[in-house]
Amino acid sequence: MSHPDLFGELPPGDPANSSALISTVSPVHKAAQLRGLLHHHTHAYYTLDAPEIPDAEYDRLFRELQAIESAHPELVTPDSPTQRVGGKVLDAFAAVRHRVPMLSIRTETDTEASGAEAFDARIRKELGLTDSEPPVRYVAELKFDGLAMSLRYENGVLVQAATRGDGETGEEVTANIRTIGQIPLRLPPDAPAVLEVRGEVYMRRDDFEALNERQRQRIAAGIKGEKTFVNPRNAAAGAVRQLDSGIAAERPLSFFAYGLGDITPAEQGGPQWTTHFDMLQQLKVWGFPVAEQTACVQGAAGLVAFHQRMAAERDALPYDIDGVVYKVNDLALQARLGFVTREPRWAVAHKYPAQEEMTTVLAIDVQVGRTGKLTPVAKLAPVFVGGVTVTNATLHNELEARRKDVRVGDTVIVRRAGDVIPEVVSVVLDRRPAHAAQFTMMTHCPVCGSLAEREEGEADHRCTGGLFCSAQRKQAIWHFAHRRAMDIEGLGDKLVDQLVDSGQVKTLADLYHLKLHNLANMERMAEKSAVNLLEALEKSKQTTLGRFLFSLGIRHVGEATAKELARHFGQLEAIMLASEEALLQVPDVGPVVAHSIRTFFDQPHNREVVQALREAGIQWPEGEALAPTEMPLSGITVVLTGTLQSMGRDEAKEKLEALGAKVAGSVSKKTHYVVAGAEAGSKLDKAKELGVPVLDDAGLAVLLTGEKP
Ligand code: D41
Repeated sequence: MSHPDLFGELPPGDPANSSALISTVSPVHKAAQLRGLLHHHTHAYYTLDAPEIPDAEYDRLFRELQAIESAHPELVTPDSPTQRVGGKVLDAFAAVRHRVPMLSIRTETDTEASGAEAFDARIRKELGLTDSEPPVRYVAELKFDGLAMSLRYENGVLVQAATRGDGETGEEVTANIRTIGQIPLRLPPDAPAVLEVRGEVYMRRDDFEALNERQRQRIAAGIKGEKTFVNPRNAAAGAVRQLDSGIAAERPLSFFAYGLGDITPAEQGGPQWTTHFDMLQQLKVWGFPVAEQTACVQGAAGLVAFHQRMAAERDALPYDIDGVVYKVNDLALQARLGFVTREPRWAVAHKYPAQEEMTTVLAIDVQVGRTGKLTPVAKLAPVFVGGVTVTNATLHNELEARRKDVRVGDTVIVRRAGDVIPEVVSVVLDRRPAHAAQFTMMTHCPVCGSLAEREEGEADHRCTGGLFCSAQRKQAIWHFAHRRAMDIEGLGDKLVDQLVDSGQVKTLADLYHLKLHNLANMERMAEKSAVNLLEALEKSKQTTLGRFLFSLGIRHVGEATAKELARHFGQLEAIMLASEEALLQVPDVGPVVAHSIRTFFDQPHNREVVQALREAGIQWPEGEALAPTEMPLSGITVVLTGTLQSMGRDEAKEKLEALGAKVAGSVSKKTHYVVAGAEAGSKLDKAKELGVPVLDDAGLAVLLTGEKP
């Protein structure tokens, strides 16, 4: 791909010939040429997203330049790509007086749609617009959760980066900012002589996770003075304010541009933009990252729609935003509106409800799961976060609870993003009450008192009580009744609790011996519902081997594995008698699953339960042991995401599986297709990232004919 030489100096030429060419010229020329090449490739990589040479080749050119510069330090220029790696250690940051103050932005406190309407109404009033006049045009932007930064370019070269500070005076952090690959060190020749670009320095969530993982390893290795960061914003702030730019260079930062400071005036040859949007477009052309979501919208309705659209997209973004920003698009109107006390009248930040809040830990309970897993759960003082009131947050297991070191009485930061279950992000150690004790897992099950054990190499403690433990029994029954298991409608959680607590149901088979009078005694059980439940129980007796196997709740045997087992063996007896080796022949069954199945059927009481259920009348069409036949979609893995138009996800799953496809829950390199409906989120992003083909409803329809689209 050819690309105009944006960067002055010498043309980049053909990278393949570059070394031969370079070796014949003086160090001054060599350095200049290498800088030109490296700028060219940085632009191709970060701005155009179209690298032209492999990373290793870039590194080679880079080292060549480094070698010349270390032999001839006088050749180092402020825009040299070698200045991106940092190295200088400062005692303090120099103060920078902003030539054009960095204003702040008014925050609309109303987080509802009405907040956007109020802003538009204010603008119209201040501009003296009547209802009959056309809607005002706005630019709607994301509100990145990072740090405001001003980048000063003189004659196309980045000469200074400064934090906002108090808006008048900030701190000079140029060396650290040069480490951000997305920020151009040099601009194309058509850029004005003076240009200050303002924007937000932030850290992507994946970069943040990786950084914290590295920090944890350093802490574990006993390196002093290392810590983990609470959130990407803090990590970004810490990196920007690093006195050692070598450390800053190891902390991956990103940047989005959203405004201007000082600039060569139009009458002195500076740009003649008339709208904010045009200005952003030009910044993009010059190589500054501008968020692709940035949109031109009209009137209050346009603002509200943007606010809603971004609220839905928010969790799928690779970085945190805390709201959106609206700006009057027309620069002449901006000038007319002016500002009050350092806040422009023409812009407003419209926030989303916070996804992180502080609360206190009232207790740490331990819950018993279906397979006996003991899960510590933090009971929280109710807190409104991410749009719901949260009172519980799982701590997963003892190791995790200890890693976060959550203690009763602690003040903690709770996060709830999207539909993800709430979690404790961190403890505010300054607020820990004296004598708060570290959490330890109990030695016995809190429900049945059986010994709690943790197997070698596992994180989870388990109650060893099995179906003797009423907590496990209850969940075994809920699972058995599940829509995708035996599908017993009307057998809800509360009723199962009562049936077990009253001793009427001790084993799964007891369900099928319930009579109207047993049910009539239950709380909130009308006769009609009791009759319906008995009918549902009766109906559930006609099932399939796959469903029956799944409903037994054998550890590691999910719905898909149960179906495979049924398909492979055809008959229950064959499965109950199968050796681990025989089980390993089933697609998807590995040693752990095979062992778990064998262990389950080796327990006499499990065999008794199966026997009792069959005697109660549960049956399925007996099948032949199938030689795994080739079905139209055998070997194809599909992931479903979002809301499909043509059918529900469960229905799509059933149909795909009937054709031999495997329907998986998460996207990986092994996924063949992702079927994405409306409001598809991170799975769709993942598919795009991995280059997995994405199908819509129409594509799904093709797939269901057995064709591979
Ligand atoms: O994304 C942001 N955090 C953001 C911040 C944004 N998209 N636009 C902004 N626009 C301005 C004005 C209207 C003053 C040019 C801002 C900020 N200011 C800002 N951020 C921190 C202080 C000011």
